[in-house]
Amino acid sequence: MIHHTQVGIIGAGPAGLLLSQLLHRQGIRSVVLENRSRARVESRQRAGLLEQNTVDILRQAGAADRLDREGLVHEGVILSYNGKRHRIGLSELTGGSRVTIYAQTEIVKDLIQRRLDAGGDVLFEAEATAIEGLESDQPTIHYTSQGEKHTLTCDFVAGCDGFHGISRSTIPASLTTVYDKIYPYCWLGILAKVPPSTEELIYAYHERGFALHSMRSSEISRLYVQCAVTDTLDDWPDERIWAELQIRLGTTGWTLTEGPILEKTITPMRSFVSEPMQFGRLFLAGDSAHIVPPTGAKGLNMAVADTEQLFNALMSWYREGSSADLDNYTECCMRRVWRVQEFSNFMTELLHHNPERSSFDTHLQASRFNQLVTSRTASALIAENYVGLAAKQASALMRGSLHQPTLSER
Ligand code: RFL
Ligand code: PHB
Repeated sequence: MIHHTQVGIIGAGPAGLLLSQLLHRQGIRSVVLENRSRARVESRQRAGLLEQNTVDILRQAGAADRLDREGLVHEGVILSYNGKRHRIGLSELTGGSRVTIYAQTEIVKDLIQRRLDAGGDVLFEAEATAIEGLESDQPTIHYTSQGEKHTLTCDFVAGCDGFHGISRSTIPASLTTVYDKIYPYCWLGILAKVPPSTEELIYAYHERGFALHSMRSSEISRLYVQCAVTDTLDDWPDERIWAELQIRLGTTGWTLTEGPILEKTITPMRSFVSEPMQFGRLFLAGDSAHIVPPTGAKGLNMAVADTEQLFNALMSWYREGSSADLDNYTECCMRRVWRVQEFSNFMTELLHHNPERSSFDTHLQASRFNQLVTSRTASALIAENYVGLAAKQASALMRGSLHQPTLSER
Protein backbone atom coordinates (compact mmCIF):
# COMPACT_ATOMS: atom_id res chain seq x y z
CA MET A 1 0.00 0.00 0.00
CA ILE A 2 1.16 3.55 -0.72
CA HIS A 3 -0.41 6.37 1.28
CA HIS A 4 0.25 10.02 2.03
CA THR A 5 0.10 12.25 5.09
CA GLN A 6 1.45 15.66 6.08
CA VAL A 7 3.78 14.57 8.90
CA GLY A 8 5.04 10.98 9.07
CA ILE A 9 5.94 10.20 12.69
CA ILE A 10 8.12 7.23 13.60
CA GLY A 11 7.58 6.06 17.20
CA ALA A 12 4.61 6.10 19.58
CA GLY A 13 6.51 7.13 22.69
CA PRO A 14 5.70 10.43 24.41
CA ALA A 15 7.42 12.51 21.70
CA GLY A 16 5.67 10.95 18.68
CA LEU A 17 2.22 10.74 20.26
CA LEU A 18 2.33 14.28 21.63
CA LEU A 19 3.44 15.70 18.27
CA SER A 20 0.60 13.87 16.52
CA GLN A 21 -1.95 15.17 19.04
CA LEU A 22 -0.71 18.80 18.92
CA LEU A 23 -0.76 18.75 15.09
CA HIS A 24 -4.24 17.22 15.04
CA ARG A 25 -5.57 20.09 17.17
CA GLN A 26 -4.30 22.49 14.51
CA GLY A 27 -5.81 20.50 11.65
CA ILE A 28 -2.52 18.97 10.45
CA ARG A 29 -2.68 15.27 9.53
CA SER A 30 -0.09 12.74 10.68
CA VAL A 31 0.47 8.99 10.76
CA VAL A 32 2.32 7.44 13.72
CA LEU A 33 4.23 4.21 13.00
CA GLU A 34 5.09 2.10 16.05
CA ASN A 35 6.89 -1.22 15.83
CA ARG A 36 5.62 -2.55 19.19
CA SER A 37 2.10 -3.58 20.19
CA ARG A 38 -0.23 -1.13 21.95
CA ALA A 39 -0.12 -3.26 25.13
CA ARG A 40 3.70 -3.18 25.17
CA VAL A 41 3.92 0.58 24.61
CA GLU A 42 1.35 1.20 27.35
CA SER A 43 3.12 -0.92 29.94
CA ARG A 44 6.82 0.01 29.67
CA GLN A 45 7.77 1.36 33.10
CA ARG A 46 9.89 4.46 32.75
CA ALA A 47 9.70 8.08 33.82
CA GLY A 48 7.49 9.55 36.48
CA LEU A 49 8.46 13.13 37.17
CA LEU A 50 7.07 15.99 35.08
CA GLU A 51 8.26 19.59 34.94
CA GLN A 52 5.62 22.32 34.92
CA ASN A 53 6.33 22.98 31.25
CA THR A 54 5.56 19.34 30.42
CA VAL A 55 2.26 19.53 32.31
CA ASP A 56 1.39 22.79 30.50
CA ILE A 57 2.01 21.29 27.04
CA LEU A 58 -0.03 18.20 27.84
CA ARG A 59 -2.84 20.57 28.84
CA GLN A 60 -2.40 22.50 25.57
CA ALA A 61 -2.69 19.14 23.78
CA GLY A 62 -6.00 18.46 25.56
CA ALA A 63 -4.53 15.34 27.15
CA ALA A 64 -4.20 16.32 30.80
CA ASP A 65 -7.62 15.61 32.36
CA ARG A 66 -6.48 12.50 34.21
CA LEU A 67 -3.06 14.03 34.90
CA ASP A 68 -4.79 16.98 36.57
CA ARG A 69 -6.94 14.63 38.65
CA GLU A 70 -4.36 11.99 39.59
CA GLY A 71 -0.94 13.70 39.36
CA LEU A 72 0.84 14.24 42.69
CA VAL A 73 2.19 17.80 42.96
CA HIS A 74 5.50 18.10 44.83
CA GLU A 75 6.99 21.32 46.18
CA GLY A 76 10.24 19.89 47.47
CA VAL A 77 12.71 17.06 47.13
CA ILE A 78 15.05 15.44 49.66
CA LEU A 79 18.72 14.69 49.13
CA SER A 80 20.44 12.34 51.58
CA TYR A 81 24.16 11.82 52.14
CA ASN A 82 25.11 8.76 54.18
CA GLY A 83 21.88 9.19 56.17
CA LYS A 84 22.07 12.98 56.56
CA ARG A 85 19.05 14.55 54.85
CA HIS A 86 18.66 17.96 53.22
CA ARG A 87 15.38 19.21 51.80
CA ILE A 88 15.43 21.40 48.70
CA GLY A 89 12.33 23.59 48.72
CA LEU A 90 11.60 23.72 45.01
CA SER A 91 8.74 26.23 45.19
CA GLU A 92 10.37 28.44 47.73
CA LEU A 93 13.67 28.58 45.80
CA THR A 94 12.16 29.11 42.34
CA GLY A 95 9.34 31.55 42.96
CA GLY A 96 6.59 28.93 43.01
CA SER A 97 7.55 26.21 40.50
CA ARG A 98 6.56 22.64 41.30
CA VAL A 99 6.92 19.20 39.75
CA THR A 100 4.26 16.54 39.24
CA ILE A 101 4.49 12.78 39.68
CA TYR A 102 2.51 11.03 36.94
CA ALA A 103 3.80 7.92 35.18
CA GLN A 104 4.96 7.94 31.57
CA THR A 105 2.81 4.83 31.00
CA GLU A 106 -0.26 6.92 31.88
CA ILE A 107 0.76 9.82 29.59
CA VAL A 108 1.20 7.35 26.74
CA LYS A 109 -2.20 5.72 27.47
CA ASP A 110 -3.92 9.14 27.60
CA LEU A 111 -2.37 10.30 24.30
CA ILE A 112 -3.12 7.04 22.46
CA GLN A 113 -6.73 7.20 23.62
CA ARG A 114 -7.07 10.81 22.44
CA ARG A 115 -5.62 10.02 19.01
CA LEU A 116 -7.74 6.91 18.49
CA ASP A 117 -10.94 8.61 19.73
CA ALA A 118 -10.40 11.30 17.09
CA GLY A 119 -9.93 8.65 14.38
CA GLY A 120 -6.16 9.31 14.25
CA ASP A 121 -3.74 6.92 12.55
CA VAL A 122 -1.55 5.27 15.17
CA LEU A 123 -0.35 2.05 13.57
CA PHE A 124 0.99 -0.50 16.05
CA GLU A 125 3.27 -3.37 15.05
CA ALA A 126 4.28 -1.25 12.06
CA GLU A 127 8.06 -1.10 11.81
CA ALA A 128 9.74 1.69 9.85
CA THR A 129 12.56 0.07 7.89
CA ALA A 130 13.94 2.92 5.74
CA ILE A 131 13.50 6.64 5.10
CA GLU A 132 14.22 8.05 1.64
CA GLY A 133 14.08 11.31 -0.28
CA LEU A 134 14.82 13.55 2.68
CA GLU A 135 16.33 16.20 0.44
CA SER A 136 13.24 16.28 -1.78
CA ASP A 137 9.92 17.90 -0.81
CA GLN A 138 8.23 14.51 -0.51
CA PRO A 139 10.17 12.12 1.71
CA THR A 140 9.12 8.47 1.99
CA ILE A 141 8.99 6.10 4.92
CA HIS A 142 9.04 2.38 4.16
CA TYR A 143 7.48 0.17 6.79
CA THR A 144 6.26 -3.36 7.34
CA SER A 145 3.02 -4.33 9.01
CA GLN A 146 1.58 -7.85 9.34
CA GLY A 147 4.27 -9.16 7.02
CA GLU A 148 3.39 -6.68 4.24
CA LYS A 149 5.54 -3.85 2.94
CA HIS A 150 4.04 -0.35 2.81
CA THR A 151 5.11 3.14 1.74
CA LEU A 152 4.13 6.38 3.43
CA THR A 153 4.90 9.64 1.64
CA CYS A 154 4.78 12.90 3.59
CA ASP A 155 5.85 16.55 3.78
CA PHE A 156 8.07 15.96 6.83
CA VAL A 157 9.38 13.02 8.85
CA ALA A 158 9.53 13.26 12.66
CA GLY A 159 12.08 10.78 14.03
CA CYS A 160 10.60 10.07 17.47
CA ASP A 161 11.80 6.46 17.53
CA GLY A 162 13.95 6.56 20.65
CA PHE A 163 17.57 5.61 21.10
CA HIS A 164 17.39 2.35 19.11
CA GLY A 165 15.32 3.69 16.20
CA ILE A 166 16.35 4.09 12.56
CA SER A 167 15.93 7.86 12.16
CA ARG A 168 19.20 9.07 13.67
CA SER A 169 21.32 6.77 11.50
CA THR A 170 19.54 8.05 8.38
CA ILE A 171 21.46 11.32 8.80
CA PRO A 172 24.75 10.88 6.89
CA ALA A 173 27.57 9.92 9.27
CA SER A 174 29.82 12.50 7.63
CA LEU A 175 27.48 15.27 8.91
CA THR A 176 26.99 13.84 12.40
CA THR A 177 28.91 14.44 15.63
CA VAL A 178 28.25 12.16 18.58
CA TYR A 179 29.06 12.99 22.23
CA ASP A 180 28.83 9.95 24.49
CA LYS A 181 29.57 8.99 28.09
CA ILE A 182 28.82 5.66 29.76
CA TYR A 183 28.75 5.45 33.55
CA PRO A 184 30.30 2.50 35.43
CA TYR A 185 27.06 1.58 37.22
CA CYS A 186 23.37 0.80 36.49
CA TRP A 187 20.00 1.31 38.17
CA LEU A 188 17.83 -1.53 39.29
CA GLY A 189 14.26 -0.17 39.38
CA ILE A 190 11.31 -1.76 41.16
CA LEU A 191 7.61 -1.11 41.28
CA ALA A 192 6.23 -2.22 44.66
CA LYS A 193 2.69 -2.61 45.94
CA VAL A 194 3.22 -0.58 49.10
CA PRO A 195 2.27 2.98 50.05
CA PRO A 196 5.27 5.33 49.72
CA SER A 197 7.19 5.78 52.98
CA THR A 198 7.81 9.43 52.10
CA GLU A 199 5.76 12.37 50.84
CA GLU A 200 8.63 13.78 48.79
CA LEU A 201 11.20 11.98 46.63
CA ILE A 202 14.41 10.96 48.40
CA TYR A 203 17.65 10.81 46.38
CA ALA A 204 20.35 9.16 48.49
CA TYR A 205 24.11 8.92 48.21
CA HIS A 206 25.50 6.13 50.33
CA GLU A 207 28.98 4.65 50.36
CA ARG A 208 27.30 1.38 49.28
CA GLY A 209 25.74 3.20 46.30
CA PHE A 210 22.85 5.40 45.20
CA ALA A 211 19.16 4.83 46.02
CA LEU A 212 15.97 6.71 45.09
CA HIS A 213 12.53 6.54 46.64
CA SER A 214 9.86 7.72 44.21
CA MET A 215 6.21 6.80 43.85
CA ARG A 216 3.33 6.32 41.44
CA SER A 217 0.30 6.75 43.72
CA SER A 218 -0.73 6.52 47.36
CA GLU A 219 -0.65 2.71 46.90
CA ILE A 220 2.38 2.12 44.67
CA SER A 221 6.04 2.96 45.30
CA ARG A 222 8.80 3.23 42.70
CA LEU A 223 12.33 2.70 44.00
CA TYR A 224 15.76 2.45 42.45
CA VAL A 225 19.06 1.10 43.72
CA GLN A 226 22.50 1.45 42.13
CA CYS A 227 23.95 -1.86 40.98
CA ALA A 228 27.05 -3.02 39.10
CA VAL A 229 27.11 -3.06 35.28
CA THR A 230 27.76 -6.80 35.39
CA ASP A 231 24.76 -7.53 37.68
CA THR A 232 21.69 -9.39 36.42
CA LEU A 233 18.27 -9.65 38.06
CA ASP A 234 19.35 -13.06 39.44
CA ASP A 235 21.90 -11.23 41.60
CA TRP A 236 19.08 -9.23 43.19
CA PRO A 237 16.45 -11.33 44.98
CA ASP A 238 13.72 -9.22 46.59
CA GLU A 239 15.25 -9.52 50.10
CA ARG A 240 18.57 -8.10 48.89
CA ILE A 241 16.84 -5.15 47.18
CA TRP A 242 14.88 -4.21 50.31
CA ALA A 243 17.94 -4.69 52.56
CA GLU A 244 20.03 -2.31 50.42
CA LEU A 245 17.21 0.23 50.16
CA GLN A 246 16.82 0.16 53.97
CA ILE A 247 20.51 0.92 54.45
CA ARG A 248 20.99 3.47 51.68
CA LEU A 249 17.79 5.46 52.25
CA GLY A 250 17.82 5.04 56.02
CA THR A 251 18.03 7.78 58.62
CA THR A 252 17.29 7.81 62.35
CA GLY A 253 13.61 7.81 63.23
CA TRP A 254 12.41 6.73 59.77
CA THR A 255 11.54 3.32 58.36
CA LEU A 256 10.97 2.17 54.84
CA THR A 257 7.87 0.00 54.56
CA GLU A 258 8.43 -3.05 52.37
CA GLY A 259 5.88 -4.79 50.15
CA PRO A 260 5.45 -7.16 47.21
CA ILE A 261 7.64 -6.28 44.20
CA LEU A 262 5.54 -6.13 41.03
CA GLU A 263 8.32 -5.53 38.52
CA LYS A 264 12.14 -5.29 38.34
CA THR A 265 14.37 -3.93 35.56
CA ILE A 266 18.01 -2.95 35.18
CA THR A 267 18.81 0.25 33.25
CA PRO A 268 22.28 1.30 32.04
CA MET A 269 23.34 4.90 32.64
CA ARG A 270 24.41 6.96 29.67
CA SER A 271 24.79 10.55 28.47
CA PHE A 272 24.54 10.90 24.69
CA VAL A 273 24.02 13.73 22.20
CA SER A 274 23.93 13.42 18.41
CA GLU A 275 24.14 16.60 16.39
CA PRO A 276 22.52 17.81 14.14
CA MET A 277 18.93 16.91 15.05
CA GLN A 278 17.77 17.40 11.46
CA PHE A 279 18.63 16.53 7.88
CA GLY A 280 16.58 17.79 4.94
CA ARG A 281 12.96 17.06 5.89
CA LEU A 282 13.81 14.78 8.84
CA PHE A 283 13.66 16.15 12.40
CA LEU A 284 14.64 14.14 15.49
CA ALA A 285 12.90 14.63 18.84
CA GLY A 286 13.51 13.01 22.23
CA ASP A 287 15.66 9.95 22.91
CA SER A 288 16.39 9.48 19.19
CA ALA A 289 18.71 12.51 19.48
CA HIS A 290 19.87 12.46 23.09
CA ILE A 291 19.93 10.37 26.26
CA VAL A 292 20.52 11.45 29.85
CA PRO A 293 21.09 9.32 32.95
CA PRO A 294 17.76 9.32 34.85
CA THR A 295 19.13 10.95 38.04
CA GLY A 296 17.91 14.40 36.98
CA ALA A 297 14.49 13.04 35.80
CA LYS A 298 14.92 14.81 32.47
CA GLY A 299 14.56 12.36 29.55
CA LEU A 300 10.80 12.59 29.13
CA ASN A 301 10.75 16.31 29.87
CA MET A 302 13.39 16.92 27.22
CA ALA A 303 11.47 14.78 24.70
CA VAL A 304 8.40 16.94 25.38
CA ALA A 305 10.39 20.20 25.05
CA ASP A 306 11.83 19.08 21.67
CA THR A 307 8.35 18.14 20.54
CA GLU A 308 6.97 21.55 21.47
CA GLN A 309 9.80 23.22 19.55
CA LEU A 310 9.25 21.02 16.48
CA PHE A 311 5.50 21.53 16.61
CA ASN A 312 5.90 25.33 16.69
CA ALA A 313 8.38 25.22 13.81
CA LEU A 314 6.05 23.03 11.72
CA MET A 315 3.15 25.39 12.44
CA SER A 316 5.23 28.38 11.22
CA TRP A 317 5.77 26.42 8.00
CA TYR A 318 2.16 25.33 7.54
CA ARG A 319 0.56 28.63 8.64
CA GLU A 320 3.03 31.25 7.40
CA GLY A 321 5.08 29.32 4.85
CA SER A 322 8.18 30.20 6.87
CA SER A 323 11.01 27.67 7.14
CA ALA A 324 13.10 29.84 9.51
CA ASP A 325 12.15 27.94 12.70
CA LEU A 326 12.62 24.57 11.00
CA ASP A 327 16.03 25.69 9.71
CA ASN A 328 17.06 26.71 13.24
CA TYR A 329 15.60 23.65 14.97
CA THR A 330 18.89 21.99 16.00
CA GLU A 331 20.44 25.25 17.11
CA CYS A 332 17.40 26.15 19.22
CA CYS A 333 17.34 22.73 20.90
CA MET A 334 21.06 22.51 21.63
CA ARG A 335 21.42 25.08 24.44
CA ARG A 336 18.57 23.48 26.31
CA VAL A 337 19.92 19.99 25.60
CA TRP A 338 23.38 20.82 26.96
CA ARG A 339 21.98 22.56 30.06
CA VAL A 340 20.00 19.40 30.81
CA GLN A 341 23.02 17.20 30.02
CA GLU A 342 25.15 19.16 32.48
CA PHE A 343 22.53 18.96 35.24
CA SER A 344 21.88 15.24 34.72
CA ASN A 345 25.62 14.55 34.83
CA PHE A 346 26.02 16.73 37.94
CA MET A 347 23.24 14.92 39.83
CA THR A 348 24.56 11.54 38.72
CA GLU A 349 28.13 12.21 39.86
CA LEU A 350 26.98 13.87 43.08
CA LEU A 351 24.84 10.93 44.16
CA HIS A 352 26.48 7.71 42.96
CA HIS A 353 29.32 5.71 44.37
CA ASN A 354 31.77 5.46 41.48
CA PRO A 355 33.92 2.33 41.88
CA GLU A 356 36.53 3.84 39.51
CA ARG A 357 37.01 7.07 41.48
CA SER A 358 39.73 7.85 44.00
CA SER A 359 39.20 8.87 47.62
CA PHE A 360 40.07 12.42 46.53
CA ASP A 361 36.95 12.45 44.33
CA THR A 362 34.87 11.04 47.18
CA HIS A 363 35.97 13.99 49.33
CA LEU A 364 34.94 16.39 46.58
CA GLN A 365 31.53 14.70 46.45
CA ALA A 366 31.10 15.13 50.21
CA SER A 367 32.16 18.76 49.99
CA ARG A 368 29.64 19.44 47.20
CA PHE A 369 26.90 17.95 49.33
CA ASN A 370 27.94 20.03 52.36
CA GLN A 371 27.76 23.14 50.22
CA LEU A 372 24.16 22.34 49.34
CA VAL A 373 23.31 22.17 53.02
CA THR A 374 25.01 25.46 53.85
CA SER A 375 24.40 27.55 50.74
CA ARG A 376 20.94 28.63 49.64
CA THR A 377 22.48 29.61 46.30
CA ALA A 378 23.76 26.08 45.69
CA SER A 379 20.34 24.61 46.57
CA ALA A 380 18.58 27.20 44.40
CA LEU A 381 20.70 26.19 41.42
CA ILE A 382 19.60 22.57 41.82
CA ALA A 383 15.98 23.66 42.25
CA GLU A 384 16.03 25.82 39.08
CA ASN A 385 17.41 22.95 37.04
CA TYR A 386 15.18 20.30 38.59
CA VAL A 387 11.91 22.14 37.91
CA GLY A 388 13.05 23.00 34.36
CA LEU A 389 13.50 26.78 34.72
CA ALA A 390 17.21 26.67 33.86
CA ALA A 391 16.58 24.79 30.60
CA LYS A 392 13.83 27.22 29.68
CA GLN A 393 16.15 30.16 30.28
CA ALA A 394 18.87 28.50 28.18
CA SER A 395 16.54 28.14 25.23
CA ALA A 396 15.15 31.68 25.63
CA LEU A 397 18.73 32.94 25.55
CA MET A 398 19.19 31.10 22.26
CA ARG A 399 16.16 32.77 20.74
CA GLY A 400 17.53 36.12 21.91
CA SER A 401 14.39 36.81 23.95
CA LEU A 402 16.11 36.93 27.32
CA HIS A 403 17.73 40.19 28.29
CA GLN A 404 21.36 39.54 29.19
CA PRO A 405 22.63 42.10 31.69
CA THR A 406 25.75 43.92 30.60
CA LEU A 407 28.66 44.17 33.02
CA SER A 408 27.68 47.71 34.08
CA GLU A 409 24.12 46.59 34.84
CA ARG A 410 25.24 43.72 37.12
P1 RFL B 1 10.60 6.37 23.53
O1 RFL B 1 9.71 6.44 24.69
O2 RFL B 1 11.76 5.42 23.58
O3 RFL B 1 9.70 6.02 22.27
C1 RFL B 1 10.25 5.64 21.03
C2 RFL B 1 9.27 4.72 20.33
O4 RFL B 1 9.74 4.41 19.01
C3 RFL B 1 9.48 3.04 18.74
N1 RFL B 1 10.37 2.61 17.63
C4 RFL B 1 9.93 2.40 16.36
N2 RFL B 1 8.71 2.48 15.81
C5 RFL B 1 8.60 2.18 14.47
N3 RFL B 1 9.66 1.79 13.70
C6 RFL B 1 10.91 1.72 14.22
N4 RFL B 1 11.93 1.36 13.46
C7 RFL B 1 11.09 2.03 15.61
N5 RFL B 1 12.16 2.05 16.46
C8 RFL B 1 11.70 2.40 17.68
C9 RFL B 1 9.74 2.37 20.09
O5 RFL B 1 9.11 1.10 20.19
C10 RFL B 1 9.13 3.38 21.06
O6 RFL B 1 7.78 3.13 21.32
O7 RFL B 1 11.21 7.78 23.15
P2 RFL B 1 10.66 9.31 23.39
O8 RFL B 1 9.26 9.46 22.88
O9 RFL B 1 11.74 10.17 22.89
O10 RFL B 1 10.56 9.46 24.98
C11 RFL B 1 11.72 9.47 25.79
C12 RFL B 1 11.41 8.90 27.17
O11 RFL B 1 10.80 7.63 27.01
C13 RFL B 1 12.67 8.78 28.05
O12 RFL B 1 13.53 9.87 27.85
C14 RFL B 1 12.32 8.71 29.56
O13 RFL B 1 11.62 7.54 29.86
C15 RFL B 1 13.59 8.81 30.42
N6 RFL B 1 13.33 8.65 31.86
C16 RFL B 1 12.85 9.70 32.63
N7 RFL B 1 12.56 10.88 32.05
C17 RFL B 1 12.02 11.90 32.80
O14 RFL B 1 11.80 12.98 32.25
N8 RFL B 1 11.71 11.76 34.14
C18 RFL B 1 11.95 10.60 34.78
O15 RFL B 1 11.61 10.49 35.96
C19 RFL B 1 12.59 9.52 34.05
N9 RFL B 1 12.85 8.35 34.63
C20 RFL B 1 13.56 7.43 32.48
C21 RFL B 1 13.32 7.31 33.89
C22 RFL B 1 14.01 6.33 31.75
C23 RFL B 1 14.24 5.15 32.40
N10 RFL B 1 14.67 4.06 31.60
C24 RFL B 1 14.06 2.77 31.61
C25 RFL B 1 15.53 4.32 30.46
C26 RFL B 1 13.57 6.13 34.54
C27 RFL B 1 14.05 5.05 33.81
C28 RFL B 1 14.35 3.80 34.59
C1 PHB C 1 10.53 7.91 38.77
O1 PHB C 1 9.56 8.21 39.49
O2 PHB C 1 10.53 6.92 38.02
C2 PHB C 1 11.74 8.77 38.77
C3 PHB C 1 11.73 9.93 39.53
C4 PHB C 1 12.87 10.73 39.55
C5 PHB C 1 13.99 10.36 38.82
C6 PHB C 1 13.98 9.20 38.05
C7 PHB C 1 12.85 8.40 38.03
O3 PHB C 1 15.10 11.14 38.87
